[in-house]
Amino acid sequence: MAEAGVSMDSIREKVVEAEERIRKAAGLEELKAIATEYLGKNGALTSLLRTVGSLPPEERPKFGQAVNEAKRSLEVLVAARETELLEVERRRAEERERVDLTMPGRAFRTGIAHPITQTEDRIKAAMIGLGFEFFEGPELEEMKYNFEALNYPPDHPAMDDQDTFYIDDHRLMRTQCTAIQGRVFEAKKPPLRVFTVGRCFRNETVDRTHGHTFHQVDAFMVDRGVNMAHLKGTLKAFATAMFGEGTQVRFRPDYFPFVEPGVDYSISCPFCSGNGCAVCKSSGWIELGGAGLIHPNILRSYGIDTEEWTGWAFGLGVERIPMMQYQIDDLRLFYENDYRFLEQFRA
Ligand code: FA5
Repeated sequence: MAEAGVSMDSIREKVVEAEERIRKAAGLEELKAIATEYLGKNGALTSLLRTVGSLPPEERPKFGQAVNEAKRSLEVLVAARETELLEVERRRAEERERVDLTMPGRAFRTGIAHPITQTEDRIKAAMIGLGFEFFEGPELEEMKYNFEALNYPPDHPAMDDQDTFYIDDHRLMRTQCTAIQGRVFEAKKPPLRVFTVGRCFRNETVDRTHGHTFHQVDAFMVDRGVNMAHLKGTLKAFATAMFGEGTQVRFRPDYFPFVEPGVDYSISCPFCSGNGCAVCKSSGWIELGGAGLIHPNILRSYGIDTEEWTGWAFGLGVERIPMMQYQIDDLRLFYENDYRFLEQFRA
């Protein structure tokens, strides 16, 4: 009896101890460890069953039953604590992953198009709006398209090493976007209205207004009865799209091998409407580029009948546009990649 009494006490002791620990278990891992410690194969309660042989035979069933009941009650307690802990865990996860829909969004630092790209985009919109088709040529160009096809006499100074980056005897970095003309004449028949925008390269001394790499826009049109008035009208419409309503265009005679007559053209200063200011150096006009009627030699060399077809062409430096627009006095600023400068062109 005494043996059994002690043993019964030891069951109660273990149960009280286990209950306390189960209730205090702070996490599922700990709970699992406690359960194994008491209820596992070598657990404290299971081990008690092994002492049953030392009891008088009549005590044995009662003792075994008591151990089994104790085990069952602890199992129930473990299961209940497990449910509690899972709930705690779930709430914690919910808190961690909670989405606060009232929180302000995080602003992404987005990039912006380079000011020259922005200008090119405006040029494209303006020219396409005027009914011109965009055409692109290579920057590494064949000499014939850059010079010969454009009616350059063999000894023209622009072909000197001084001005041109030659790649080999036949190829160079294009010095002007007018090089597109020959490629277009080979691919298409008139009537034509074509423009291009792209990079050009000249072996020049770099200064405030000259880069070794810069951009040009070139446009040309070939149709029946085309004359200087069409050229001026198109330039006026283009200048208006780029610089605003009321922009005037002025021609002055100039020479380019590929146009006859050739002109340089200026627009009325958009800052003083032609009255004279610091930007236009009090002249009221700002020179933009060259233009003229396409030389008949060029049209003829591509089999275009000059009795039926005539054409005009114009070209200008792209950098000049934002330089004027924002009164930037040094073209090199566009290519120094200084974020403080570029950031100002965020629309
Ligand atoms: C030409 O390049 C002619 N192809 C333009 C043309 C086209 C005339 C069609 C007639 C018919 P010019 O060398 O002047 O012309 O250059 C035109 C413009 O490109 C200049 O007004 C200037 O704005 C720009 N430009 C020329 N060289 C540079 C340079 N090194 N750096 C920056 N811009 C330049």
